[in-house]
Amino acid sequence: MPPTGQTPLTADDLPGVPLADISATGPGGAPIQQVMDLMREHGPVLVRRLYGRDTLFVSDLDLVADLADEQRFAKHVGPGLENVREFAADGLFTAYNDEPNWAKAHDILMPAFALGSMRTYHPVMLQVAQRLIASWDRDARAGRPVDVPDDMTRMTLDTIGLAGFGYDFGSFERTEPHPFVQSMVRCLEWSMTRLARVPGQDYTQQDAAFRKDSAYLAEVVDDVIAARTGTDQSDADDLLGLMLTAKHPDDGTTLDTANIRNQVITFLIAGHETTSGAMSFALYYLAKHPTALRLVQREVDALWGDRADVEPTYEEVGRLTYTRQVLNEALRLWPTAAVFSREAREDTLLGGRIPLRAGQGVLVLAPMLHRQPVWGDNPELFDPSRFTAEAEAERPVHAFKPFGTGERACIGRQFALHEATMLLAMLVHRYRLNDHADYRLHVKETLTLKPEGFTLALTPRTCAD
Ligand code: MNH
Repeated sequence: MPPTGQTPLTADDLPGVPLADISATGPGGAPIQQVMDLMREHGPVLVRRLYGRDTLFVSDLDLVADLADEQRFAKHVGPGLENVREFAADGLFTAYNDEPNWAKAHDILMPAFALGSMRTYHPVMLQVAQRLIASWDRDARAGRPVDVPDDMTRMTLDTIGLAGFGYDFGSFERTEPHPFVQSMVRCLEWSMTRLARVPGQDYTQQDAAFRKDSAYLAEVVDDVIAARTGTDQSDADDLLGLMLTAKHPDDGTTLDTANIRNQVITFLIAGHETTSGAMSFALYYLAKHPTALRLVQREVDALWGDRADVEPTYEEVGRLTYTRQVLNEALRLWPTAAVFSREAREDTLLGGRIPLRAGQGVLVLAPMLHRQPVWGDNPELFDPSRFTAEAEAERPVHAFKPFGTGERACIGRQFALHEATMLLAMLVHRYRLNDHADYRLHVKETLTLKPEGFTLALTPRTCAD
């Protein structure tokens, strides 16, 4: 349950912490980039005030390291996630720490996300990567630029649908994004803009539209589940199979139907939006950084030479270390799930100086954590060599947090990294990435981040290029 009797955090109790009141302008369409700018002005700890509601944001490395202490802090389901709870309820991402279904689903689903399980998903990931390539080949032949974030979203949605639930969204046969994606994006947008409502204004229309969208999400998910139950595949060992059949080791019960629906919605959303953004940013940086692109090309050419239709093996994906560094560096600059929230388990002093009451939320702003002095003098520079094994070993562990922290950290991390590394490598091997429109980065926020309007013109490539 949400903490009761909790004192809302207020800047008045935090002397010495800069206060930025944004009520005059509101957060606009890019609340995360707005806080990034505020931190550039006021430093890595600040309170943002909006219509009298205060939110503490931190990106200071020592404070984030403190917040990562699981003995003293835990995940906080704050106002943003409360909004997402309106359509994902007690799914893993939005469950309260002490909600029994969190631990239950976590225990049941963990094995499906261990590194070794990626071997199971690999063939499906490859199959969907080939769909994307077939589509990009058609675009390349027609001389049509590709919309990178749109196509990455097609690819990640089809992957999680097929790998997780044996359900085919067929996104590459559609000119518009699948209606599920459109509704989902609107639900996420509703969750975000609901945080910035002006007191006294009427939002009945927005809420009605939201309810329609969330009902549609539930409908699609019920189809996904119905397509499986009652068939002889109900014990397949993908996510849905586990959800339908796996018994909890402690009490032998399975997940209940309502919770399974919430988990499927959660995985369809969490399992594709962020990964798609991460791959889009990685391609953006490669298109802008010929030296890094050259190094990825060298890595993939060493594996596959001039072979035409490459089908990476599971093991090969593990050998794409530089490609993986590129992804990490893209996730450093634009961690696509940009904030996560923590709360003190008991009244405490954060970093020995900022008083927090039990249950009060603190938002960690990962994009600014990833630009702290620990990253050197030029943190805005895209430089994948920051992620060599040696460089990583020297850096404090909490300096890089694109997947959150602790027991509520991202369960799908290996899934995302396997999928994204393989695809990036295949694309760089196959195409020359031509930044035909001289794209200027525009980061769109819908709770997650994406380089909006980023298009590339593609031509076939050989090793010699
Ligand atoms: Mn993911 C939690 C980022 C890919 C499923 N994910 C989180 C959190 C972050 C995050 C940050 C922690 C949020 C919090 O503390 O409130 N996730 C990402 C990023 C990518 C990503 C940046 C891709 C890149 N996530 C995926 C994929 C899946 C997935 C792929 C599923 C296949 N993530 C989850 C789930 C949770 C989560 C489920 C909630 C875990 C829990 O609380 O038990």
